[in-house]
Amino acid sequence: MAVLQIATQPFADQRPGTSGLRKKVKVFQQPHYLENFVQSIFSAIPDRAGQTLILGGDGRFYNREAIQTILRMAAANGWGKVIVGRGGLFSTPAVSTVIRARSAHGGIILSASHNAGGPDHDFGIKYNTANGGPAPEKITDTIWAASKTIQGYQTLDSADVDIDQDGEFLLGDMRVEICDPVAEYVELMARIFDFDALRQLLQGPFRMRFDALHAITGPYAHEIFEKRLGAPAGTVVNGVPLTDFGGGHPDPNLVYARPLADHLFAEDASDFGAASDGDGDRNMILGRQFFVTPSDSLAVLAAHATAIPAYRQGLKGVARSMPTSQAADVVAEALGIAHYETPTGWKFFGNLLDAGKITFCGEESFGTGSDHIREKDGLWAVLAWLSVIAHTGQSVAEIVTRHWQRFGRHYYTRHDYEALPAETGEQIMQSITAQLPVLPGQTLAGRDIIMADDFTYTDPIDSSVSTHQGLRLLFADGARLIFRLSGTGTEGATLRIYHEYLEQDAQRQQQDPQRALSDLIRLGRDLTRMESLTGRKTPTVIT
Ligand code: G16
Repeated sequence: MAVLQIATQPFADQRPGTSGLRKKVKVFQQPHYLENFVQSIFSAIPDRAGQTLILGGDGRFYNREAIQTILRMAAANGWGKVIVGRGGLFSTPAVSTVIRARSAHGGIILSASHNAGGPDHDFGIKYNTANGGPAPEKITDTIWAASKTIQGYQTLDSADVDIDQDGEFLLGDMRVEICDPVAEYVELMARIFDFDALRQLLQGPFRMRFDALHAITGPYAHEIFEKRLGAPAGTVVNGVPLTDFGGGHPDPNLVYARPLADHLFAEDASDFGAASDGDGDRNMILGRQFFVTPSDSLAVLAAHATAIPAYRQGLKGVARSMPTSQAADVVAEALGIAHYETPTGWKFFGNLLDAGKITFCGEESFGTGSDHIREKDGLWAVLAWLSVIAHTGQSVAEIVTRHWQRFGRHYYTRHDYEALPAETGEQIMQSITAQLPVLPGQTLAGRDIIMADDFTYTDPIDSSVSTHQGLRLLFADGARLIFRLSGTGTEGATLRIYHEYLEQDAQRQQQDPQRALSDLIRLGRDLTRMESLTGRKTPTVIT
């Protein structure tokens, strides 16, 4: 098999975003587009010769074609071995698990996460490093720089290989292993959690529903909940991964996982409901007639961590992304452990986890995880919640309301304005940025503003500095209003507005968050001049 050197030219738009490169499938299908980006990744890893790479994706449209392209290019670029999940499938947490378990040099994950899939929707590709986590900015910047000057890529003159049978074979000089994408991940979960206790819970009267949204977690959830833990067949719904996710958005929130939410709010609701996203790293947790915000979820799990065998010794510290509510900070202070505030993006937790500074971390964007891998982990979060339920014998609603009584309730809501014209998004951010210097000292929404800035993060481990990570207004009573442009959308700009305040009074902790936060919501809309600039009266998604 000959190595081919194919001439090419740079594409202007291959800058990796919050997690890799995400574009419409049609963009990826342009000649040389995927190849250019893959070559740019490989060029950013000069010590790849002879090393092992893990490869898989969430099964969305174009996954299988991309796997073949990447295998040929990996062989031509000197990799020693590529381990591929059978059928080209791997969840993001499973890739992180296998990178670490096999001491691989890195991994490539094919996914556009929670974005819709199919020929008219999204595809994506991201690179994870040897610690199992998303490539840090210094590597993604190198990839981007390489993509701007690329003149050619190397590939192998070879036919497609069979990725549907477990086994090993040679592709050129490179070994390829096709493996079960589920097994190593499930073994890790069995080491972290008390499967006997969970089996007792799930084989009793307790009822749960897990909605895999026709995305990657179906096979993992079937194996864990129904086979290993003995939950009744039918506990996992929409468990077969489909290339277009059955036409839905594989996004576990109240809008896109509506049927699950409807079930949990119905008369005959299960006791517990959960969903995960396209690539299996996000989670949504529901109780009977109860929605747990991701920020509360992190705080509750931190408060109950010792209920889980792997964390019985307690936590080293916790971290949350800046727009995530401060609920976890309050728990950390009560536990006497450190807490950190990072920019949005799981990659920012990597150094803290590697340095042993934190055990749990989470984000408002439905991401929760621990130091067991270097990605957020949807099924881990579900198992963690089941562990807390089994340990306390309480319902989800009881666990959370007792948490609020003890620590206070951080009312929280995020409003998303999706697919704005890109210039409008920039214009809104610039106009708020211009007002930042004059906001402190003003009283708005009935509260005194004590600080207003554009969040800058200095990594406590390597001192790298990340600027422009979101505009924040901090109020004297601890409330916050935050504005940020999404780094994961593929259509125009998505503006996110995050609203939060702490209610200590237990008598006032049962309000509807939209109502409790209405003055901050109004202020956010006013400062963006949303209606006059865009004509939009309401957000696209409220969580
Ligand atoms: C990705 C990152 C998350 C981050 C999210 C933010 O999530 O992995 O760590 O919180 O993006 O998204 P946005 O920039 O749109 O607010 P995922 O699940 O899409 O990979």
